[in-house]
Amino acid sequence: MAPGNSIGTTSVHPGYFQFPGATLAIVPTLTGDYHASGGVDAAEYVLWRNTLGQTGISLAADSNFDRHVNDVDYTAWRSNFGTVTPGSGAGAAVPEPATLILFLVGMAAMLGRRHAVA
Ligand SMILES: [Ca+2]
Repeated sequence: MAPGNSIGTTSVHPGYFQFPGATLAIVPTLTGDYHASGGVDAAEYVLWRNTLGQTGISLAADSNFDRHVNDVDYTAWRSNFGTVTPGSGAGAAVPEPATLILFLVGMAAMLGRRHAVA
């Protein structure tokens, strides 16, 4: 029996397993991505800060699963700050305000030219 097929599954693609009637995707997580948004940003810091000192299970900002939100979790966030999971769509390019202003000035110039000709 091939590894990974012990319960009747078939690996159809790395990270994906086909069960009868269902496909399971194993999505890699990024340490410090406490919102599972695909990137580590300031929002994760806010969550860490707001839950600092909490203990228990399933704490979103508990990166090392020791059931305690503490400085270790801050260090995990800090060391991955700005990192994006490839293919997640997080961190997509957003036009800068200067680009938008140039676009609007260009459009206004084009519209003014059309009025001058007509
Ligand atoms: Ca922790």
